[in-house]
Amino acid sequence: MATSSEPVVAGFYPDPSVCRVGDDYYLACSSFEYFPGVPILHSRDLVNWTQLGNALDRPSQLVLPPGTPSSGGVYAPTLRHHDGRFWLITSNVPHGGTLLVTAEDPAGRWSEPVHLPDVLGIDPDLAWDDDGTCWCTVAGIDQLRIDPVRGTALSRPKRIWSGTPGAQAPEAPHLYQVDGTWYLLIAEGGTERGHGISVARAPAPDGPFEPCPANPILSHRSTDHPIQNTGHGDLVQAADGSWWLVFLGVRARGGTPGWHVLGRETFLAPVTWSDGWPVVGPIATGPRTPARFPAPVGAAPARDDFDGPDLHPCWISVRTRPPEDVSLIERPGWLTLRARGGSLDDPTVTFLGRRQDRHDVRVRALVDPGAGRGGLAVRLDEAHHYAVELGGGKVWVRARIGPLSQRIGSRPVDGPVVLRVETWSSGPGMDHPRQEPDVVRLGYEAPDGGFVVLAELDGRYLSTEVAGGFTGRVIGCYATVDAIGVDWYDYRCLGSLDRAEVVDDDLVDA
Ligand code: 6LW
Repeated sequence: MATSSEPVVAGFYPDPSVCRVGDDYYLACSSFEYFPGVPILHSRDLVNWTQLGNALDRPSQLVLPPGTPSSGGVYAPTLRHHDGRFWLITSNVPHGGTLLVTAEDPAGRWSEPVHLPDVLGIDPDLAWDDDGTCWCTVAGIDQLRIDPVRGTALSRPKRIWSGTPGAQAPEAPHLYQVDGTWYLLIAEGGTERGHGISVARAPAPDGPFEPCPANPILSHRSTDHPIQNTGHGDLVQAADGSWWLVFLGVRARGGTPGWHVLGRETFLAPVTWSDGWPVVGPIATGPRTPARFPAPVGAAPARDDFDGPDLHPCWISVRTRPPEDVSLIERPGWLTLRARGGSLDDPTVTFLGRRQDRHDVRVRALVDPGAGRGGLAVRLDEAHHYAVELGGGKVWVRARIGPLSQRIGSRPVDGPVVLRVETWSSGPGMDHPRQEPDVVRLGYEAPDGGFVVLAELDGRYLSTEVAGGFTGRVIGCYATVDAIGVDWYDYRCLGSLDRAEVVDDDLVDA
């Protein structure tokens, strides 16, 4: 089984939780304010993952009201297979609390949620002991026994460990029984540069826990490793007996203090055992060439013509996706987006996008504004987004960076137009690509296919270090007035394209 210095699941797929059934591995991640919630992925080798669906894909399971802040919503899940079923527990913050769903097939359909009002705290974990007792452990690190079918508590919460003395935010607990010993894996140090993973062990699921003398067993803090913020992980034993850790990390770039734009991604490292403790091996490093990039997550099609009856599970919306506002039926062969919120600043905006999973991408969409208005956006949250917008016979760029909201450029256009966004982080002229901010170019295609660039903007403003929060960039289409049609959406990695192909275009200064 190979390891890679690239994420195994690229883009905003954080807080991975993994389980194995036979030769198949399944992974679940956080989804925050996006709907549907909790992506579920499948792999045969822990390296190549396909998105099967989303566990919380209907409003009866997940409601994210407009008051749900960006980076609120669905926090870290735990995915386990027990007694012939898949069990997934997570939290909806601040509305809804802890909830649990089950499925026979991880591709769905997942059950209606069981709510657990007595499980207070994020990052709930599930573990069953030999007697069949279910132990639920949450950030803190606190633990109680629960009835996972009824959602009731069978004991009061008890603090079982606080992590390394002095380290902030003991969280992300996962409890395992290995050869008769109970291991408690946690994240600590905060999900930023100080992040790490520590472990403790005990003779019983509720302790007493003895910390590993080598803690943290994983952290890239104070290193110049290209993958930073490593932490929040889950262990899995492969069918061949080897052990592996999935964990989150970020591809940080730039000088002090650095920034990342793709969110927290899922990485993989080998694990060996020494003196009864897990030892995390290095993430292999290698050349960052396009050929080494794994296939796009979930083999999501590079181009979606919106001809099928259903949306691919890679598509996500902001907080909710009512079928009357996001429709493949209203105009067959087109995606129809009907406006709710009046701009991307609005928490109720109608938006359908994909996680940006490479630094250098070209996204194009053929948009028919009809009598409406809408466009193609690179979104981090309500207060941080760049978009090329169309309506009323004009096309323009809008940039929102915190309190600054600026309309840039404006050109007359007729009828449906191909809108285009490109993000460039490397290439000729960028001698030290990791030190450069990426550049976001927004515009539209002239009838001859040439890229008319309306604005070229600094990508750092759409980074987590500027915007804050737990998510990453999502690139998608949106409507702000009436309804718009999207005939197709095309998402490509730019790694193999020649930058010169676009630098000669008609550039209008921002
Ligand atoms: C999550 C916590 C964390 O609940 O960040 O990195 C929080 N770890 O465990 C949000 O993802």
